[in-house]
Amino acid sequence: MKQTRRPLWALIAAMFGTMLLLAACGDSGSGGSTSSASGGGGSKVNVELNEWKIIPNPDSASAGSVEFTAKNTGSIEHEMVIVKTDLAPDALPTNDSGTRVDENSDKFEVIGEISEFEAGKTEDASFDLEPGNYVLFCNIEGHYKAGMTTGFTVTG
Ligand SMILES: [Cu+2]
Repeated sequence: MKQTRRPLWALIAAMFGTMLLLAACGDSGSGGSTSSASGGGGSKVNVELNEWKIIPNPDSASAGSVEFTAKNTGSIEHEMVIVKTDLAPDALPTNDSGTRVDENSDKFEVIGEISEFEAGKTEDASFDLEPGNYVLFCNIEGHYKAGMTTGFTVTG
């Protein structure tokens, strides 16, 4: 009789693939180890997120790989989006109701984000940054307007 079942190894390989994908999505920071500067040279920035502030320390870094460690010291979920722009932190284009930054705007370049995470938690991610002006903000509904936006500078 002809064997029509998918071989077990294929099933296992598929499961592992899915797990790796999930891991990569859930942990964009340390998971994305694209030979970035974990050894040395990269800048490190601590970012505090709460109601309703986003506070990078320091608020500047040298160009190259920059590791952001975001701590949610508030009591609800927050996120950190980083965009490259010369606009002021409170002048980003928003949707019609003004409750969110329009992330599809051509007025800035979206570099990346640490997606929303729970209060009390810490998440990190590294981004390769060119010299210039950046804005960090939280784009959960209403949080940007409430004050969760700030400038960040990368020097050459
Ligand atoms: Cu927020």
